[in-house]
Amino acid sequence: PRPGRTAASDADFVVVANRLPLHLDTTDLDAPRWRRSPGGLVSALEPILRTRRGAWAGWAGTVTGGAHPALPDQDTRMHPVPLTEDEYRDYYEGFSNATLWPLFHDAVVPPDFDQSWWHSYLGVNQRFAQHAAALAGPGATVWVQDYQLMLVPAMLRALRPDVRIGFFLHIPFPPPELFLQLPWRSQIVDGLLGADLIGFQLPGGAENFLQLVRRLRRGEDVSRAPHASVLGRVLLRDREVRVGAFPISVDAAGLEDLARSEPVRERTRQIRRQLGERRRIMLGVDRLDYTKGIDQRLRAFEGLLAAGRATAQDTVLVQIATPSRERIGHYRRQRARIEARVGQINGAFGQVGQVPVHYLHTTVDRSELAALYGAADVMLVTPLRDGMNLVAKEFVAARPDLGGSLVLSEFAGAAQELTRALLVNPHHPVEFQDVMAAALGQDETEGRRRMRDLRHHVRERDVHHWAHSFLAVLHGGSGSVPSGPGA
Ligand code: ADQ
Repeated sequence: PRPGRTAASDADFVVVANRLPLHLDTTDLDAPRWRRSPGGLVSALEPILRTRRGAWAGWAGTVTGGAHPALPDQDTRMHPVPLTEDEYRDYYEGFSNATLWPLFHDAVVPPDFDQSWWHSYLGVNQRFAQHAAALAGPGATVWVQDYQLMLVPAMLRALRPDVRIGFFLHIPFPPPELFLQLPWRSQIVDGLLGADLIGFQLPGGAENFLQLVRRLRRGEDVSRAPHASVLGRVLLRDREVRVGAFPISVDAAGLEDLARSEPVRERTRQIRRQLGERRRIMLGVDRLDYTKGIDQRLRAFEGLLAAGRATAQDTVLVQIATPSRERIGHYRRQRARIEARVGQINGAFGQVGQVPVHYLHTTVDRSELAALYGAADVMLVTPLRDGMNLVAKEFVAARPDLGGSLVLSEFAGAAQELTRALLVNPHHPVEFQDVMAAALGQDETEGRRRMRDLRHHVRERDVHHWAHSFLAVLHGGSGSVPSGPGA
């Protein structure tokens, strides 16, 4: 066997993602251990990886040089792609998260364009493509994930013209006038066009991409062929690239089971007791990212308190914020703004033993998350821009009791499906306060009716449906896949 080739290098199905679904558990500092990270993507892909001789290539989360235990050997499906400290800074924090991320999210903060970051992005994408090429067996299917790896499809095709390549973008694809700011715009488009199928969350993203191809690659035949999930085709000299929309979702059945379990229900009751039985609980759960609109949310709540439409005695906002990308300036400043705002609100409207905002800068485990979802009267999902937003769908999946109402930003991809939520424009301070107040005062029967409709949608269109419909189109289908779990 060639160096670096392992038992799985004849894999039939290869997932390529920036991260492996593993993290290093250092609870016992003397004996750190690898553990599976929970998440929708893993739960959707795990059964496919198992049944199809699968492999997953991704970064393990530690830069090379740092000693860490070997991956669990029974996990022959996991293939770490190494990154150096400089690459982590330039490819990941730099090009991926300080150039592409803000640019693709409406430039809510200005993207930075840096030639050395681009070079790092090129090099790391080439490495991922090489790993994928080494893992894939003849005629295998390779599914490349997200904005960190947009050059991989073409690089992989050059190495392995025999494999079938899918690409899925988890974040929004911006309108051409924004995308065209990118100095390396043509290379990125060419990279993506290496795939056989390019999937976006929403039809709008797919349309933006098709328009862009028309502008950047004149002479190519771009046809609109709206048929189920496939919205268009790009005819290249020797092959065709299909472009479609595949809204991602959550493991709805798994979350519902968790929500129904006795320990989670007991924890929900405990949270309600601790926060005050008679208070209405509003909840926010986000990565601490400037796209998530946490600051606007806090300001809207502050407005309600200032106007006397809510008081610390009758209402509490719990905001859980996962630490995220903390070495990037915009993230540090965002955190400082949010924490100052929480301090101001509690200082102005709280009293001893009763503050209006509980802010936790931490990650919570899945059971605690389910218990919090269960305790919330109002779930606030109010990003300024979001590819989909899984929190909104998780909340719905975790409410088999039909309780709670969902306030959802129009600018979250999820709003195109969850139309029975209370939709809000988070940029509009007055409307934001009105919708919050309406959610707090929502009639119970009306709330249950809305939740029933929302749940119907999330259960039918779960993450398994997402993975299966993408793969069905990649393998030549039309994109009309029967909905429902396990479809
Ligand atoms: P994200 O921007 O990370 O994902 P989101 O879809 O909301 O956003 O997913 C976040 C996940 O992290 C959820 O599963 C949530 O439960 C979890 N999470 C958030 N805060 C947490 C906390 N404090 N503790 C524990 N868990 C927490 C990107 C895109 C989204 C798209 C997804 C999937 O930005 O638009 O929906 O990918 O495609």
